[in-house]
Amino acid sequence: MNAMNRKKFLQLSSLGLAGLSFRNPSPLSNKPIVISTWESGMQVNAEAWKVLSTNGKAIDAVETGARHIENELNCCVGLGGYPDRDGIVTLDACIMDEKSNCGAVAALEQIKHPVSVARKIMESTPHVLLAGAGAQQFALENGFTKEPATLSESADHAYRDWLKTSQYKPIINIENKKGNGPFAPAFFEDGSANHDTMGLIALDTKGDLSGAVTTSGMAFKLHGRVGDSPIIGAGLFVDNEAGAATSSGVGEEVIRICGTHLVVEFMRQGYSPELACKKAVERIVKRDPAKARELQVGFIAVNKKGQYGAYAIQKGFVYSVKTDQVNKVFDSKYLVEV
Ligand code: SD4
Repeated sequence: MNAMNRKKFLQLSSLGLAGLSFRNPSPLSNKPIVISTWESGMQVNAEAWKVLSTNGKAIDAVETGARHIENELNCCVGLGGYPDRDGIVTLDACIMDEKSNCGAVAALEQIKHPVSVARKIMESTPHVLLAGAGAQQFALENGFTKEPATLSESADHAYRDWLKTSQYKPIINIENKKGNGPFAPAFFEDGSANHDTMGLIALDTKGDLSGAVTTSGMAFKLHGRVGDSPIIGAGLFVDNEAGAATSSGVGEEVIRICGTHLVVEFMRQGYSPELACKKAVERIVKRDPAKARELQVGFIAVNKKGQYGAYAIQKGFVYSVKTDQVNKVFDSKYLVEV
């Protein structure tokens, strides 16, 4: 290498662009690991970790984590979540394992653990996705009980507030803000746990990947609207050879690009989890840069080695990581400075 080429190589190296350095930068293995969307992922990770740290399976870990947050009645995942514009809470969830087995429910009403209904669909039917009344019927026939159709206190309050204007305008990162909006607010200072979509992905000690998502979806949505969360390849995708990814934010934008499938395919090509997420975000922004300034989407990803990363359209997306060494919330990098 002559001096000029060498200089150029070093410059590119420092940008992470030289040679094959877009591939996973470190050979380090990180097993087991669980990562989740938002700050509320900390408590979800803690539950999932109980399974992972005792050599349990990733699929059990992600279901356990998702069920934990669905139990929180004062939060916006599960039945405590914000309703649609007709005042009805409708839940979306999915789950996927290391063998590409998957199950999902959409627009499910009055059932406390949509993620477990999704798992039941995965394990005991030839189908992937059940929706609406049929999903509820399936749940009731399989031992789930019908819960009252009442709103949680915080959801009732937010809904009444929303009815004053009935304006539908997604608010960026409302998960991390106090206030009302079509996305449920996240943790409040008083400790109440209000937040939105929970997506989590895990790699177990055996080296198998799995993921789960659970949400009440966008608040004040049209009745019957289904977001990205229960759509395999949009809100969640797992490929045991390449990696796993999940998303949060405006589901329509994620569905349009088959977001998490795209992230996983980028990891298969050798991109690190962070760069894979970034490239998917770029796809959304490129389609309509002006619109992208008005919305938020964040992806998180883990590859087969347990390397992890995230990327969002704009500032404010955070994610939670738990390994033997790490137990913290990270700020996601982002593409658009608003
Ligand atoms: C949806 N992706 O229903 C969900 C909403 C969400 O943080 O993730 N909010 O479109």
